[in-house]
This record gives sequence, structure tokens and C-alpha cells, in this order.
Amino acid sequence: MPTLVYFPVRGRAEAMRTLLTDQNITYEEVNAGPRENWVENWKPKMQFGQCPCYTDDDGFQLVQSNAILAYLGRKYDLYGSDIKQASILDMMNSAVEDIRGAYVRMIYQNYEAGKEPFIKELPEKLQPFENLLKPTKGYILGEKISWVDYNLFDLLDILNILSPGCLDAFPAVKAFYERVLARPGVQKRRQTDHFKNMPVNGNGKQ
Ligand code: 0HH
Repeated sequence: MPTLVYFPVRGRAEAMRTLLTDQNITYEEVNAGPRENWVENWKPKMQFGQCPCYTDDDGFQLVQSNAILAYLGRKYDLYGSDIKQASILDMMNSAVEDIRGAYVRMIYQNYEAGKEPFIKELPEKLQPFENLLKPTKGYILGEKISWVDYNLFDLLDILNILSPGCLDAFPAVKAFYERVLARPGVQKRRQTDHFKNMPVNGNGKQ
């Protein structure tokens, strides 16, 4: 069975947990903590000294959250139908990562002073997603969900926790968020105690 090694937080693993559950892929979650356990037993085994780490059932081990998501996309036919669709997904995921990276830096390094300016700049960052999602009327590529939809959904979810109502000014983004949220497999993940009891980030800020 595939395993996912990470800390018990949503962090950089929640998008892949959601994808795996929604796509009916059975996997085992392994807690990399507490800190001493991580440093002694896990960190040295990780290619870049960090997790999440996904090990497939044939022993293939990957780290780097975006590479893991893309691998799952390739493996489970969630990567579009041609190179142009795949490249649109790459573009959208890079844009998701731009916001997530800024969010992570703010949360872990500058929460008190950085939260309000971050929230102020959000509309400018969300507008391109509104423009791009408006014509698709579904998921990023239209009717069929892709690996990037799970990552974008998770990003919108944590932004909405940071700034409740921040999606309201963007009807296409909000409809996208609600469409993914309503998927039975996504609900299945969110009804678990594992999800419900899990902090968003490792330092308790959200
Ligand atoms: N570019 C990488 C990716 O996208 C970044 C991964 C990363 O930052 O996958 N991993 C962090 C954990 S994410 C890591 O491995 C933040 C969650 C914090 C939860 C902390 C719980 C504390 C329990 C010990 N960090 C560990 C390290 O760098 O040694």
C-alpha cells in the first residue's frame, strides 16, 4: 500500500490526502513526528531532508509536495488529455504555489505584522483565478477534475480560514471551491477525525 509520511497538520499534505481519498486510492498515513523521531528516523531518509514523502506500493519514493501531486496526476489520469492541457495545469499549479509560498512565509515568519497586508493583497492575487475559471464553468480544464484542482481547492480552503469571506467577491472561484467541496470523496476526507482534529499549520497559526 502507498504511504504518506508527514506531520499531523494539513500543511503541504492536505491536497494529496484529498486527491487520494477522492480518487479512492488506499494509502497509509505515517506520522513523522514528534520532532526527535523526525530528526533521527525520517529526515535523513528524505532526498531533501523534508516531507511530505510519498512511497508508492512498488517502493518508489518521492518528496516535494508539487512533484508528488504531479506524479499522482500522471499515474491516475488527472493531467489533461494533451500537452497543452498538461501545460495549463502546470501554469495553474505554479500560480497556486506562488500564493502558498507567500502564505507559508507569512504564517511561519511574519504572522503578526504580515497577516493584514497579506489579506489586503489577496483580491489582486485571486482575480486571475476568477478570470481563468469563469469560462470553464467546472474544474480548471472543464468537466474532468485534475491534480491541480485539489491543490487549488486546498489553497482556497486555507485562505478562507485566514480571511473568512475572502472568496465572496469572486463568484467563479467560489463556485469552483463549492463544487470541489461537494464531491462525495472530498466530503469523505473532511468527515474523518483525522481531518477534523488536524491543525492547519505546525505553529498553531491559521
Ligand atoms: N518544498 C517542500 C515541499 O513542497 C517544502 C516541504 C516542507 O517545508 O514539499 N516541509 C516541512 C514540513 S511542512 C519539513 O519537512 C510544515 C509543517 C510543519 C509541521 C511541524 C510539526 C512539528 C513536529 C516536528 N520540515 C522539517 C524540516 O525541515 O526538518
